[in-house]
Parts: sequence; C-alpha cells; structure tokens
Amino acid sequence: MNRKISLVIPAYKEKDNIEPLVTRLSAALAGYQFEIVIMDDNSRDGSEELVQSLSAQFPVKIIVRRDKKGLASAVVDGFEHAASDIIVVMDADLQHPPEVVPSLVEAIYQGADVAIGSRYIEGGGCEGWGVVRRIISKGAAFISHMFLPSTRKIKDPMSGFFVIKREVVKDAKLNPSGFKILLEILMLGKWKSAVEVPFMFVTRSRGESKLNAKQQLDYLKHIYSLMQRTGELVRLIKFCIVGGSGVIVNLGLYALLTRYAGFTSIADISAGILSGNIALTISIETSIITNFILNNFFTFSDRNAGGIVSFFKRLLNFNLICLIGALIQIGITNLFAVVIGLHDIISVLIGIVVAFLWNYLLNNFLTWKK
Ligand SMILES: Nc1nc2c(ncn2[C@@H]2O[C@H](COP(=O)(O)OP(=O)(O)OP(=O)(O)O)[C@@H](O)[C@H]2O)c(=O)[nH]1
Ligand SMILES: [Mg+2]
Repeated sequence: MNRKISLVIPAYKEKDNIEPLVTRLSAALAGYQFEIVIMDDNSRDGSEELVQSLSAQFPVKIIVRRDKKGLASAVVDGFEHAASDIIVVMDADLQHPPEVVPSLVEAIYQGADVAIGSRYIEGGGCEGWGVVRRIISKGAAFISHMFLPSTRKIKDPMSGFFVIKREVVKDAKLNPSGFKILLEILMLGKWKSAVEVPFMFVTRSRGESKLNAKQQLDYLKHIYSLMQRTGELVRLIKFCIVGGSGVIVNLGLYALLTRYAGFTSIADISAGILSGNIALTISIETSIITNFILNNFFTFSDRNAGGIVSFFKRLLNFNLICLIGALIQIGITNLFAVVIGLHDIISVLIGIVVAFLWNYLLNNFLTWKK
C-alpha cells in the first residue's frame, strides 16, 4: 500500500480557518507525504484565492463546486479528487485538531481499515458542550447502534474526523445526501477492522456553525434511508410479520385447547381459574417458541450461526426478553389507562408499540448479535 496521505476537507465559508488549518496540518504531518484537498461549495468568501496563494508554499488545492450540494457530497466528491490510498476526512474549522491526524494515520499503517477520531472513548470529549447538545449527540449514537448493526462496535459513529483506506469506499454506493458520511461508510463500505482514537472536539473559534435543527431531523431520515439500503428495514418488517403469526398461534392454540382439548375457558370462573390459565400459558409459550424459530431462520437468517448450544442459548434469551416485554406491556398499558386516564384501547396500543420496540431492539442487539 502506498503510504501517501490525502486529506479531504469539506469547507463552506471557512476562509478565516484555512490558513491556520493548513499551517498546523503541515507542521503535524512533517515527515509524511501528504496533500490537502479542500472541497468548497461556492463560498465566495475569498477561500479560493487564499488557497491559491497558499499552494505556492504548501501541498494544498481547492476544488470549488459551483452549486452547493452539501457536506457529505463534498466528501464523496473529494475522494475522486484525492490521489492517495489513505484518505483523511476532517472539518475545516479546527474543531478536529490537526495534531491528532498522525495517530489516526498510524492506526491505518498498523492494519486498521478505518481509524476514527472519537469523542466518546476514554481521553476524548467535547469542549464547552451544554447538557442538551450532549444528550442529543449521545441519543443519536444510541439510535444508530440500535438500528444500524454495523455501527455497534463504534462508540462515535457520527464523527466527522476519520481516516480510511481507499478500498473501503472503492465499490461502495454512498448516498451523498446523507449528512453523516462516516455512518454511510460504516454501513456500506468494505471494512473489517475499525479503531477509535480519542480526541477533544474543541470549540469553534472562527467562522460560523452550519449545523442546525433541520440537520438533526435529517439525521433520522438518514438512519431510515440506511436501514432501507442495507436490508435492516426488511428485517424490521419480517419481525412484524413473525409477531403477527405469533398472535395467530397464541389465539388459535388457546381456542383449540379450550374448545376441543378439555381445558376450560379462562372466563369460566365456576370451573376454577387453573385450567384456563394453563391453556393460556401453553399457548403463550408455544407462540414464543414459534416466533423464535421463525425469527431465527427467517428474520435473522444471516446471524444464526453456531451449533445447537447457541441455538438454545438464543431461545432462552428470546424467551426472557419476550417475558420482560410482556411485563413492560402490562405496566405501560396500566400507566396510560389507570394513572393517566387515557382511553383503554389507546393504552393497549401504546403498550403494544413499546413492547414491540423492546422485543425488536433487545433481540436484535442481544439474541442475534452481529
Ligand atoms: N463543502 C461543504 N462543506 C460544508 C457544508 N456544510 C458544512 N460544511 C463544512 O463541514 C464542516 C462541519 O460543519 P460545521 O458547521 O462545523 O458542523 P459541526 O462541526 O458538526 O457543528 P459545530 O460544532 O456547530 O461547528 C466544516 O468544515 C464546514 O465548513 C457544505 O454544504 N458544503
Ligand atoms: Mg464544526
């Protein structure tokens, strides 16, 4: 592998940051062979002229796209303008300290396919962030871990500061409208090992932030689009279908047992409550087992490796999660119907939705681990 490095840096109206960025990068990367590619979206703030004059002294160039297409698309386009097999992606506003770049690059030299500047591992952090921004950011990482399995091993999958080998993205169909480019790469790129290196996301001292509420909402759209493109949405739908089949098994078996197999109806109090409840328990447990088998061989057929022991371990896990799910459903339904006083049918529905999410996420995360 060629050891030369290309730095792809999306920039929009970052004129005041460009000179200190280029100087600090050049100092940090003395001893490395590198080029800096600034991907500008028609800032018209003098960035272009500035980079042209800096290029006499530093290995830097600026690509100006005349119609602004956004951050992620600037990075994807930047891959085409970068000449090396090792590509660094970082912001132009100095929130990603240039001095951390060498340790990320070294991680790649040592064999990692992706090296990520991480705010969420020991030694990393975010300078000057309030509680709200911290919660939003952690919440966003949590959502990604829950719904996008390939990001689970990464503590900071939304970082904009990372290094990749070119082959990771060579054949990947990246959607440049997504805002979080690293998420795209982790979900659609070809990689085996990823390493996180801590860094402090420092406060911006010049220029203005382009992050707004709309982009935070777009993040959810991005997650949805990635679920669609990677088959995770189909998995969720399969889980729903299996859940529906479980309702039929549960109801059907209960009806069979109480109508044709001698068990008494649960409503028939004169016959005692034992018989009806045994029928109910048998039918609930049977539906849990049929749901497990269908999920194991249909919904999670790509994650059911291992012998008979792991099969039964998964069955036990699934069973426990579903039982806790049922308790949660009862609790939530009571909370809304009894404590809050909502209509009973709506309360039951809310209970179903919460229990469904619980079952899906926990089983996706624990029973059929990726
Ligand atoms: N080419 C290009 N670059 C962009 C665009 N939007 C943002 N950027 C650059 O992408 C980087 C990150 O954007 P910021 O606005 O700093 O977002 P952030 O760092 O997540 O948020 P803050 O902490 O508020 O700064 C910066 O270098 C921006 O200049 C865009 O539309 N096109
Ligand atoms: Mg920034």
